[in-house]
Amino acid sequence: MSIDYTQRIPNNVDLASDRRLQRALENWQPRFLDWWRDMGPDGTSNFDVYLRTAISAEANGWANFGYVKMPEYRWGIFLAGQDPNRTIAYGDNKGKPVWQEVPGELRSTLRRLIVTQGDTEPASVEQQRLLGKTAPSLYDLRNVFQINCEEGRHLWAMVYLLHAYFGRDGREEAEMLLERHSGDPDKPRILGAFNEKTPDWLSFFMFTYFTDRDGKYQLASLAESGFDPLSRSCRFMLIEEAHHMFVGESGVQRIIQRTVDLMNEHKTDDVRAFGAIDLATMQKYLNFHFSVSLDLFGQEASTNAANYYTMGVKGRYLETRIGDDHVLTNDTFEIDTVEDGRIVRKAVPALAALNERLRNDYVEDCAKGLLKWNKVIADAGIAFELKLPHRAFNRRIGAFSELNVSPDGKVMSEADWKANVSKWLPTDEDRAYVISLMGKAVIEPGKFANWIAPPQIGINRQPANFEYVRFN
Ligand code: BYC
Repeated sequence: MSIDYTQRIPNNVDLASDRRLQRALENWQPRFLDWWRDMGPDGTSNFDVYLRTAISAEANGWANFGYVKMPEYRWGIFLAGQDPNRTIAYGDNKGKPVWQEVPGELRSTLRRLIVTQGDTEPASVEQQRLLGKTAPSLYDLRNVFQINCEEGRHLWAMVYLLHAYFGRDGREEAEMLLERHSGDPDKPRILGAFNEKTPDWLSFFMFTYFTDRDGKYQLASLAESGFDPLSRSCRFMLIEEAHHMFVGESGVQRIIQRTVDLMNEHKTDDVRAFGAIDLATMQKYLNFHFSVSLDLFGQEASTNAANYYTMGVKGRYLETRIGDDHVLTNDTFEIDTVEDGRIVRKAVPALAALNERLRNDYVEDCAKGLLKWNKVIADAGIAFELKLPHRAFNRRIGAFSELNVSPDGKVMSEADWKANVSKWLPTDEDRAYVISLMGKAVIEPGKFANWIAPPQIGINRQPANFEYVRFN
């Protein structure tokens, strides 16, 4: 379906034919803009930013780049194309047509999942609110703004579902999505990682690498939902998510590049003396962001996850490509868990292990970026390897939260943990050092802060000195 781009809310859901829904969303829009002004990127309303705007769900709907003032960004509602023959691929409803409306008995479950997903989107914008002040280049400044706008669009995607399919409850939930705030002691965001701070660009790149990747896996599971509008929303969101993870992966890689260049130039590991981030500190940030993101997958053994699957509301990663019965009632799955204070491997019913299975897929994917990062280090002739910590390290959710576990998987006493944790997680001093590098934003086109290498290629193939942001 083509989109009337002159509408207030660009969409491919034929909003114009549903006056009640259109009015509800038009009522919510000013409150969203108030939230963007108060909680979104600070002091940026007059900037012209070279942004990509989604203008259709077709393949070429992506190539639409141009200068936009962010409050005027067209936060649209786009669903991926509908497959009229799509059936539910798993669980008790396997083989039945997908639902175009919310089945009554699944209403609260679906609403809860949509709210949890929706809550993360504005949360991340709040977390990144001040990053623009210390951007290492115009290229990076544009990227954080692009991500913020797209997270805003992902919020719109969930709010559309709440308004269109969940009546008054949905409208109330949509209001609440703007009232909870990241790190707010009274009304925090729902999931732990979204209440952490993102005070510096190393944290931002680690967040977009590790935490946005949780987004990829959760969205992919929800894309398998029997509730077709949710599935189609998530399919479209996944395309945007890919750019966010690229920003994280390439951002970390560029910091490493700069660090190893300085190590070789000055024949030292101590690049702090030269205003860069040493590899040991990068490992600590990696440990933190990986472990906090692992928590986002929930408990290793979860009846919630089993119920979502059996009911057909949330599937596995790439469900239809898995070669089993897609019902799983007779299957088992091996997970690591805790017994008598030790980490043990145990077979549990496959349905209960779905969170852990998704976490496995995620961990495997995370490891790929580390191969690239380590190649930069190896190519520089430096004997150092970044590693993913053990999955039981530094956990707050699930069985491992009761243990103290080192990055290489050793269970230890509380006293030993306390004596060693400063080697494994960023200390206050590490954080203060990284923050101290975040000087005033570098806004001269083609220039970069000292602690990061330039990217290999510009956005939309623009030259290195392209003016990605105009300040007016
Ligand atoms: N923090 O049975 P369990 C993204 C609660 S990121 C706090 O394991 P379940 C993005 C849980 O609610 C992707 N509480 O739960 C990235 C439950 O509470 P009740 C976001 C937690 O339901 C970057 C209890 O513990 N999307 O898109 O299987 C930038 C028992 O746990 C946490 C989604 O998450 C936690 N981490 O699993 C922007 C998808 N974990 O029932 C965006 C939607 C668990 O006892 N959400 N609990 O009151 C879900 O699928 C599920 O809610 C979860 C939790 C996988 C998160």
